[in-house]
Amino acid sequence: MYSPDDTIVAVATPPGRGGIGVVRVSGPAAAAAAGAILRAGHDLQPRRATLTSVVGAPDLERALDQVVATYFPAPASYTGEDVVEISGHGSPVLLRQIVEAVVRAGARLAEPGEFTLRAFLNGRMDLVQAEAVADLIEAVTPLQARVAFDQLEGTVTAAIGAIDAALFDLSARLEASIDFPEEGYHFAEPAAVAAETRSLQQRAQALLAGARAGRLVREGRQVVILGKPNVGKSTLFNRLLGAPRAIVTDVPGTTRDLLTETAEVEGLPLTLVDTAGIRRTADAVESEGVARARGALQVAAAVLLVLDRSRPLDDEDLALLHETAAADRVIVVNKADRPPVWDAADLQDAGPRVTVSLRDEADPAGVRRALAELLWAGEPLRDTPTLSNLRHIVLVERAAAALARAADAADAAAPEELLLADLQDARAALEEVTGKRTADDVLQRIFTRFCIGK
Ligand SMILES: Nc1nc2c(ncn2[C@@H]2O[C@H](COP(=O)(O)OP(=O)(O)OP(=O)(O)O)[C@@H](O)[C@H]2O)c(=O)[nH]1
Ligand SMILES: [Mg+2]
Repeated sequence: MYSPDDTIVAVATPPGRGGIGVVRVSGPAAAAAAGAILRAGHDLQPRRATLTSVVGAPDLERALDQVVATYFPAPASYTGEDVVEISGHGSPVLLRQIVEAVVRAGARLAEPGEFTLRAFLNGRMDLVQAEAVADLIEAVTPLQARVAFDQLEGTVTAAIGAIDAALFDLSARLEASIDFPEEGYHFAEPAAVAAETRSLQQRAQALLAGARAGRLVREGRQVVILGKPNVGKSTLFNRLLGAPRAIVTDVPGTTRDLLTETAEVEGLPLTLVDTAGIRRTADAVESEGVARARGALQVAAAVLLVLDRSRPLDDEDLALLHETAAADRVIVVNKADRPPVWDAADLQDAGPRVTVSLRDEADPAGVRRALAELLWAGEPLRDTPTLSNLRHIVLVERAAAALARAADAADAAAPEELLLADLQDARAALEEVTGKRTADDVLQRIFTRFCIGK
């Protein structure tokens, strides 16, 4: 991985122009570098915003810009090192010049995620929190941001740390029993050990209880819109997006290809897929579209099946109802503004359905709600802590399984060595979540996901 001893520099604000742009410098030479390029560089007061100007090559006499500089001495900074933040005007040209000036003063360009990596290495945050920084920055819905911020605040860290600490304590007592056998079970009474292990397993299990909802919020889901030609699929797609993205006409077979867009539905980032109307057709282009629509069904988490209530249900509708019966689906009974020729009750036990006129309803709230309910599947987002990252979930599952084995072993009054091995397994998994024991390649994968300057 990158060398942690250099002083690094990067633009911390997004590329492009803006009111301000921030250059972040971190490392042992941060203050010296600031001293070299800021007129007030040597007089920066800790944690005080100082209005000054910045100079750069080739003319060290001439100021590049007026800036506000703030010095955060180690360890009370984002990275835990000496940090100087220089806020200039948000011009890419100017910010590049400032970065170059800092590089000439002894720093090197930061790699993606390197500031946060240092924060992690210096113990300013654990791995869960570092990953939450990336999630928070990437959040596209308020709910995603909330879950990420809770993790950044340390809710998951605390829950996992508490289980790990209890495991440490229990393991120490078991080890003492092994080392001092003449004391018998003085340090660890078998029944008490079994009960304690069981309770720790339950705590790990409780953490996992909200994980499905957490993942749904973090990752979103793909939802495919299916139906016969002309039933209003593209209209539904546009309504859910709030924008006329897909072509809508009264010609059956308008949509030929898959159209994919991301929409926020009840706080969830959903990838909506509009498809070609499914029917038997001799047209080569259209039949490819139909094949793709069927393919989309295979990978989607949920289906919106659109039916037209103003026309009789025919074999093709029934075939689609049958084909999607096993999928998580909401049936959208459309064109309610027209005289009905069948009744939604005819569908009997076909699952959740919403009757709607997509022509008249600009925002089909009923469809949104039914879809969200289907995806949450009765497991609303609980209060914190919520696991949302698959890496964490898999590891906590491993810990819970090891604890279950340990509890069974304790119930069977198995030797301490056996029990200890399972407890160690559980601890290793939990400590991999928080980064106490995480392989370098895993760290690399996590931090290279970040953008430069974070
Ligand atoms: N009266 C009425 N017409 C609607 C409604 N929803 C959609 N339409 C009309 O139905 C026609 C077909 O709508 P689309 O959204 O293009 O249907 P589609 O399912 O995407 O059709 P294909 O792409 O051809 O498979 C258009 O003329 C829409 O304006 C509705 O609720 N009521
Ligand atoms: Mg269409």
